[in-house]
Amino acid sequence: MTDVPAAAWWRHAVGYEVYVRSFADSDGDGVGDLPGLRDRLDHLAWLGVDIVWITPFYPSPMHDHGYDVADYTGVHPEFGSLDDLDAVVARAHELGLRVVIDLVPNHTSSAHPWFRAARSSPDSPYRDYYIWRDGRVPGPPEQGGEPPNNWVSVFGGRAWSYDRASGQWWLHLFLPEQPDLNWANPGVRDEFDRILRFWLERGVDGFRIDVAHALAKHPDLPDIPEARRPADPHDIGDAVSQSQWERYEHPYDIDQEEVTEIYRRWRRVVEPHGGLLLGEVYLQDPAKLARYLNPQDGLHLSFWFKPLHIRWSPEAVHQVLRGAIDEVPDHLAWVQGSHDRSRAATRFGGGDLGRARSLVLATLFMGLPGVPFLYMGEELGLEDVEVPPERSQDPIAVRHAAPERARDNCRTPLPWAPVPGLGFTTAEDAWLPFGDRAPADTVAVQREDPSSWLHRWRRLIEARRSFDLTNRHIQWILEEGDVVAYRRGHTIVAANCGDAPGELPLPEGDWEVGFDSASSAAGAPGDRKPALVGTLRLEPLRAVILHRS
Ligand code: TEU
Repeated sequence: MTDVPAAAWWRHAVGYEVYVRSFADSDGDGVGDLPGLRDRLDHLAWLGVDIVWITPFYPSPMHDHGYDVADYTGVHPEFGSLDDLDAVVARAHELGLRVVIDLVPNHTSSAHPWFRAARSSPDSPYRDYYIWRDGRVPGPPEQGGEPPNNWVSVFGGRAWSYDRASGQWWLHLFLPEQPDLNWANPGVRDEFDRILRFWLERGVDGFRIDVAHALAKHPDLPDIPEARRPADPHDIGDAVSQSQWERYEHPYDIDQEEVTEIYRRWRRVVEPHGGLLLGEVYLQDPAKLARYLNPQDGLHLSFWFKPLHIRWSPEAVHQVLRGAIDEVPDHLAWVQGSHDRSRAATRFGGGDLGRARSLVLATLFMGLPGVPFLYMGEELGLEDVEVPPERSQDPIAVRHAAPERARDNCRTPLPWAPVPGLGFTTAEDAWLPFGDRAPADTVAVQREDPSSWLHRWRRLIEARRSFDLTNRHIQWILEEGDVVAYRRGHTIVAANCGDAPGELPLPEGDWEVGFDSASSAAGAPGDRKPALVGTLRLEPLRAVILHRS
């Protein structure tokens, strides 16, 4: 794979995911919105990130909190207006931030005019925008009718719903209210070219592409086989990995050869605008990811999700980084959290243990080729909020009675200040409960304290600027043990991922500490740091970035 053009603006960036419903509420309705985001962008600039990815803000019946889009070129009134979106982009650009918006091309909402037309008649020109088939056994399910094949929804249950009027079934890899688009139809392709241009012309800097691996399906829609995967010793083994979806192999419903044609086409659309294509390619095998990331005509970047699925151990950390970087250097967006998974600090053990592990992993991400992303609140060391079942909002929990898979716990309002409403809203309550956030969890309190998690993360992000990121070669220093360490040019990144003191043999030369996760204060600018030679002792869960002095 050839190099990324040096001019690519995102190459040295750090990204930040804003789950818009829970970031900042400007109008007191308990739901985050675009003006709320605009007013807090200066905080993100202070933190030092470069890219702000905003989750869907489009008109939507909100069956899946905006991932069911009813109009791809509008803004849901709950979040504001198109003018408010323009204002977000304008303010972001003033601050030197780039805006990446969430595009949901695998499915629309069932309330989208295309689907309404498609459902209204098999003769509608929009019928073929979606995937309709006769049942294997004709008739409605309650009379013994059977869907066209055995595919299952990611959220649970079958991937087909029956349409009484036509006697056919429509395909949905998610909710019935999220019918899958038929990307084999040229009309669908044209529509999305227009949608991409609409936003690029408004000034957005790129797209995070929802379920980017699923757009193309096998034309014959064959049954999928049950899984025969060997157990992964590092897998966390939670409710997600035991879901119905994971009990199958997916050779026909996702990750089809044809999907890359779509991105080849999109590259031509975004290129004149310098737009970024960042795929949510949810495949756990890095070799499969590589196919989407051809530097000439593929996605520019894809998230690498494996770190969200590991049970913490030094070996798992080492493997999850190294396995991916060997296959797809330069094109990974490194994440440890998202609005779909339990928060990193919680998954990694909770409390200060979980927080320290999360910062350790972020430090290891920071020097690797590609783009590290934070999920909002990671920088505060936030843990999940336990959302009681009666307050659940996630359709996975509400409809499929799978509270253990609910994604609500990581989606609660961001704690800005130790006041009622957390500085998130002036309302008494929010769409999800605030949880029992401590004053020390809040932005306001952490910003005042140089030893806080927030300041450590900020210093870490700043440290990335001192890397020579043009040198792409990663040399792993230690192959096993608790200390995970690599060298990139004149920089070393090392972290003790275990729970006993460890040692890092330093290559020849004088090294100085550029970032130390354990240091509770910023050095004054211009401070001379002592040179290190020989061996560096690393206490458990301490991560450092060293520069050759
Ligand atoms: O999530 C995608 C998603 O759920 C799958 O990629 C899944 O995790 C994977 O196939 C498991 O193996 C995105 C959004 O992030 C999520 O919030 C939406 O609910 C979903 O798409 C549907 O749009």
